[in-house]
Amino acid sequence: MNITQTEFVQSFIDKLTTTFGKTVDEATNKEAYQTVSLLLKDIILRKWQKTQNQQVEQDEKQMYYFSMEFLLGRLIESNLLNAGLLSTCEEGLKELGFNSDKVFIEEHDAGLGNGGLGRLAACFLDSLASLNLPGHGVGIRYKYGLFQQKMVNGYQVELPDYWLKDDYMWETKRSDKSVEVHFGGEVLLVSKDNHLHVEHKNFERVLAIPYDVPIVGYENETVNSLRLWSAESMPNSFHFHSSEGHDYYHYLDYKRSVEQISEFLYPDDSYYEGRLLRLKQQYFLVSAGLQSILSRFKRKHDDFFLLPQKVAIQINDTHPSLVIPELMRLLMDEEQLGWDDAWKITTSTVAYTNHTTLVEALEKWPIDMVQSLLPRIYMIINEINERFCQSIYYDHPELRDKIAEMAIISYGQIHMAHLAIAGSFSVNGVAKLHTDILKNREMKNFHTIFPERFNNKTNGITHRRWLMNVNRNLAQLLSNSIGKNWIKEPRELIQLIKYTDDASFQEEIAKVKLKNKERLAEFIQSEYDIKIDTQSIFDVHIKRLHGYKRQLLNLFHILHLYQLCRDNPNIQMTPRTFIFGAKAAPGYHFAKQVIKLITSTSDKINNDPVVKDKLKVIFLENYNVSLAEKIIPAADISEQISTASKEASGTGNMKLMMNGALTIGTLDGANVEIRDMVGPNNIFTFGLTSEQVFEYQQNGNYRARDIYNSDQRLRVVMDKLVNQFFTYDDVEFKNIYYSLLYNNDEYFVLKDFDSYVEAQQHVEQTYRNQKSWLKKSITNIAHSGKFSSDRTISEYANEIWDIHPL
Ligand code: 26V
Repeated sequence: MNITQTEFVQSFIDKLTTTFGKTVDEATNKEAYQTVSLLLKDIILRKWQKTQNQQVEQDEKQMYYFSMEFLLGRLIESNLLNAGLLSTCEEGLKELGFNSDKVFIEEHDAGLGNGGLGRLAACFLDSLASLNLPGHGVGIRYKYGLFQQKMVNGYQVELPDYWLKDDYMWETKRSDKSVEVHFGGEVLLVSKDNHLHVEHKNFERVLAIPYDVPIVGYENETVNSLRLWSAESMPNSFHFHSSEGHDYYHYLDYKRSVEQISEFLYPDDSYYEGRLLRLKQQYFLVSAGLQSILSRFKRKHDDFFLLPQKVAIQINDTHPSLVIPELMRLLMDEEQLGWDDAWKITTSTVAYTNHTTLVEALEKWPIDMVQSLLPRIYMIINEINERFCQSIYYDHPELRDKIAEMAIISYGQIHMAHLAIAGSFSVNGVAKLHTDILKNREMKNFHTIFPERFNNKTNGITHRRWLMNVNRNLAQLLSNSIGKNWIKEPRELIQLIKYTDDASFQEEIAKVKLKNKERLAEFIQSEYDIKIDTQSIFDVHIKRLHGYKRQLLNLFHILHLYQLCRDNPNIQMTPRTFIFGAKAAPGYHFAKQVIKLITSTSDKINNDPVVKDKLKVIFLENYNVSLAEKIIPAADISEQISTASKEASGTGNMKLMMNGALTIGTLDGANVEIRDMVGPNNIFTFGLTSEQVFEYQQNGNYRARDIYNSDQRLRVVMDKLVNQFFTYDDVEFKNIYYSLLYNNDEYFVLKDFDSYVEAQQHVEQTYRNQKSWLKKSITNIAHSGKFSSDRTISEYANEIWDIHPL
């Protein structure tokens, strides 16, 4: 978009007047933000309409990404960048007397996701639009996003995230595209002119209203859509009979229960709980999304066999896996197709991505719940199950004794992953190792039946947000050195390899990093009143708090260093600043205790004069996308230390690498591919391999206590949890201590401690040699192009969806 700064300033002044009736001097930062986004929206809406018209006219295949989570963060900067207006707008705001940083932070993060899975969906949307691909998001417009974390005396407290308080500037309500979703009631099979008809009666009616968010491609003409559905009651569908007012109260009950459906995002990450409201949310998303896709399809076609040529549906984990029976229902009950035809169409349209192998995260819904909430859907799932089990029995006699294990319905529960595999034409993992684990272990029997369905799509991140937007100085330096090609072709970053030994380039890289560290240090100083040393190693551990992510292992290393300093106050040690950001699921007690242990450690260490020049521990409150954007550019070390086999991919690892941080990590998830790219000398790996973890689990021969007994350093560190080092009573952290020694340390923290400490020593030695450090840092940036989500999305587009640039 070519508008000059002068034009921008003039339009800004006009818009401010016509919207707020204010002059520039009177306008607040919030009004300035709203004015900028209104201006930008005018521009985007024009392109949006054009893209939609073209997509309808050309009738090319469209992809719909169904996800219960889209963790967008703020859109103002990425929309400006993609629209080609970022610097014009920033300069313009300056000319008008505003500080653009202060203006942009007026946008509330759209926190409609928990972590990696939701942020991945957001990165994918950015790449789809930037590659001119016809791909759209389908999700829920939660009134409350992921809770806000408030720290009170070192404990996490959850507050509601009412992100819609000031109106969301980017959404457009499309009441004309509303559809109805039905819950409960009874299903009757009635015979009418020799056909069996399905009659659904006495159901509850819910209105689904879409709110569309434009997804702007980078410097191109494409604007795709993210359609977020909101649930509303239907006053007209409610019959008011009595004059005594009972009906009115019934109506209010109904209204309240309907509006709950899109009220809030479930805050559990990787932990399944069979909550009725969550099931309602899932069906609501799936049914509304599918109905609008089919009504669009029907405007051009009446042959449903064409559906797989015109539509691909990708489901983000099993959460939207009810698309399978729902599409069957729509094709059979509404469009009168027979089972076999409907099944052929469905299983050629739907594709499934798996994001975890943790047993506790696998969705299994109780039969009773599905049967009463979704009676027709249950009948269909039952039929799918019958046919699926029969086909194993007849076509795979070698698996007959595995049928109970593989069934979609067994022991009173519906196994959503089994349904998703049976009903999709593609099943993919999110990193090489993860896909291998699916094929050879977790879904081995399914892989035997459907080997052609399984494939890998290693995750990626959008380099536009995670490099160009968050680290402007680095992006500028890269362009100055190798030209701007890398922006459209991130693999071109490899050109940097020729500068790894270039002293002046190294110096420039060091300057950029220092500047970013200073910015983060200022933030920490102003928000927490803690002074940190920008010469220290910024060691960053940011992600959801979970046992398998092993924040505890990091803490044990910190406490070990602390002990070394206490034992020898003159010890030579490169100063370190340990930075944590993490939310725990509200009901996950162990995770909350680990957060308290981090904050207690922080209090102890930061206030101890003996170690104050060497160690600092910072826990940053309310970790979210916007905070990640502040931390990542300043990181020296990226902690990716999950128990091998447990982290499906990780994407924070990619963001940090792209910003020049070096990884300390296990051979887990995408860390393996990062090592393959940069080579073993440019990453600090340690710990058990996934094979070793599986072996211990199989043989049951791991003894955490033996390690505790034989490693004096560990004993000293762990005993601090129970010997009044932190508190006068010793109950606070007893649970953690017991989980390690009495419950035998499920995540192998003790087992990996020794090799982790060793790897951390290696980190420190390397950091002392700045030349060698910078060389590694540049090498990491140079190889990070592979982890752009543009690469990931091209693979999905070519190998799964068969969609093409407009
Ligand atoms: C699971 C559940 C269970 C039901 C209740 C709510 C809920 C919410 C989220 C999840 C998702 C668990 C899976 C997940 O987030 N996986 C992460 O996906 C990332 C993107 O592929 C990947 O990088 C991470 O390694 C993986 O843990």
